[in-house]
Amino acid sequence: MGIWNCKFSKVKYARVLLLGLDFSGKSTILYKLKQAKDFMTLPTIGFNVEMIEMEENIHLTVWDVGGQFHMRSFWGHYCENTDVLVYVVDSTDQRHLEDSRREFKLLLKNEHMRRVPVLLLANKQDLPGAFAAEDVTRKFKMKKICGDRDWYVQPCCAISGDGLAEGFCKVTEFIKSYRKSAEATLAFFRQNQNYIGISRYGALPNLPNQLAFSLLLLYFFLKKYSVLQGMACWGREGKGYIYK
Ligand SMILES: Nc1nc2c(ncn2[C@@H]2O[C@H](COP(=O)(O)OP(=O)(O)OP(=O)(O)O)[C@@H](O)[C@H]2O)c(=O)[nH]1
Ligand SMILES: [Mg+2]
Repeated sequence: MGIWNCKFSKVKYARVLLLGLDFSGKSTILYKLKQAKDFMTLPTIGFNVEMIEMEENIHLTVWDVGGQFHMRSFWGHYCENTDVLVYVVDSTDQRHLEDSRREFKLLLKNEHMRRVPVLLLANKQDLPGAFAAEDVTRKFKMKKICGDRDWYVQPCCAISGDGLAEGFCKVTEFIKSYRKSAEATLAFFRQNQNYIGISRYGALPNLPNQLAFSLLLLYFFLKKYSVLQGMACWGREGKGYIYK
């Protein structure tokens, strides 16, 4: 994942992949988030990419890749280093819902998408006959196919922007919780580096290891010249230092 790519800056960058079938509303969502005025979307050939600043110095690089049939075979090329997947569904398009689910399921099988958290946006809630978020959750079998990762389903309307703030709030939550677990792993290794014998200067042995090594050398030296044997006698007989 690519959250930690700026070591000395407080700003953290995360990569968000925005996918879904054509006409589901991905580009409308992207430019609504970007707060672009008077934008008009055309079917995306290739991709759009925008940087969106979220709270607490989290910057998202959002990749919106075209969803037309011939474009879907390229989705796999955009998966590497993805921190969160946002998958958009046209909740009114009953005819293609199964296609959308199939593509989604295939996407989750990509090796780079393992454990990547998912936000599913049930878009176009303003239109009559739109499936509710619960229906989309059930039809997508989310509990089953996303059982190995964090996921959330958010109803939204890209035109008015309703539900987008809540949805992307969840995205930052996912990023923060990933950051916490990454911090915990780092802390674990820092804590245990003394035991695994690696100092922070790389291959140099650390202080406790040097001490243990010196004691071992001393032991062999004393043993070689029978000093220890003599000391043992001294302990046993209680009469001063004698060699046998
Ligand atoms: N009523 C309504 N229309 C929407 C909504 N979101 C998007 N649309 C419309 O749906 C159409 C397709 O939107 P796009 O954002 O271009 O869809 P896309 O997913 O980017 O499509 P591709 O680039 O071809 O993959 C446009 O006419 C949008 O105005 C919504 O929430 N409600
Ligand atoms: Mg588009």
